[in-house]
Amino acid sequence: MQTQLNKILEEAKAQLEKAVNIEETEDIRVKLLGKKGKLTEILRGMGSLSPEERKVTGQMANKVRGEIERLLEDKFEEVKAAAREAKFKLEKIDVTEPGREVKLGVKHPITITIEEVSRVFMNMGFSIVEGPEVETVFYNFDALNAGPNHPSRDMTDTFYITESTLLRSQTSPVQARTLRKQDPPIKVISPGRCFRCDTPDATHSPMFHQIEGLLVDEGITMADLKGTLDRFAKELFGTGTRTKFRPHHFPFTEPSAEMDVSCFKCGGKGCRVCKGSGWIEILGCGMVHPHVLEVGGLDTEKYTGFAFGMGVERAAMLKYGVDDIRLFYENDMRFIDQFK
Ligand code: 2U9
Repeated sequence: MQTQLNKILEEAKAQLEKAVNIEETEDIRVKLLGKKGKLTEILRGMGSLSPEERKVTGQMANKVRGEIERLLEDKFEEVKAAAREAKFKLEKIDVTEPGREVKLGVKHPITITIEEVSRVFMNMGFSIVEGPEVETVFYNFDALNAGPNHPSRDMTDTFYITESTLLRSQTSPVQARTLRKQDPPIKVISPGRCFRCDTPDATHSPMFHQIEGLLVDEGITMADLKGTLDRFAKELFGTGTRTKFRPHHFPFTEPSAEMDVSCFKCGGKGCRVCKGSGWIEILGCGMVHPHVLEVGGLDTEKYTGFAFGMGVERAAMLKYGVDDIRLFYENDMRFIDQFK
């Protein structure tokens, strides 16, 4: 048994010599001094020895145990210090290291265009109103004088969700809601996302943006419409900009018109942007149809109003010379980064 004890001590020394970390050292401790450890087993087996033998072996076993405990303690100290050292090295802070570059985001060209147009109208006293993108058929069509057989109601043109709800195909329902909610004077613009069943190509997208405007008060005439929109064009494209109004048709306005601006690229001489005509179509407008005011709960003898609408993508494409609408939705930073 004494030889065994010496052997255990020698083995412990050799093993501890080789151990390089806390885990290995702990493993050796358990194998020697744990419940099922070698030394523990020897100490347990001493019961079968004669009293003399037990005394000598006991003393020796305690000495070996003490020796092993001391060796373990030293080793633990050594590997813990090494582990600490390694951790410090890993966590070392280099205060001279340059800061990491933080890349700032940029505004999307559609956002920039909406903000610029909104700013001009806000400076003229218009407020911004928003409404749901999931709309009722009533506000998207009925309230806007688009009769039951109007082509825009077709399933192939509009994203229906149920028979009576849809993804709005224009932002006009926001203003139809405003008419019911607010008393005149009403002076609002409604920028937002719209949806139509269009196959994407260079000029079409099933999701696009509009900004529409509505002004209703006593005594509003076509002269107010022309004056306001002419001022808008001069603010957005420059004071030298001229405007002209061509007759058009919309179900929600009567009379209706489209407004052209003199080409902001060539000043009206004719170029690639205005396709040689010197004019660029920029928005649709008109005097609000009495039916629309009536559904909005207004006295049509007392109140009149004008409205207008423009496609934001079209305006941004003209402004920035973008030739494919799909570029706006691809989130390619090489494209988006150009509009800072
Ligand atoms: C109410 C009453 C009238 C909004 C108007 C237009 C003319 C128009 C289109 C141009 C290109 C939008 O992006 S586009 O397809 N819009 O031409 N929008 S008048 O008239 C309204 C709106 C709400 C209650």
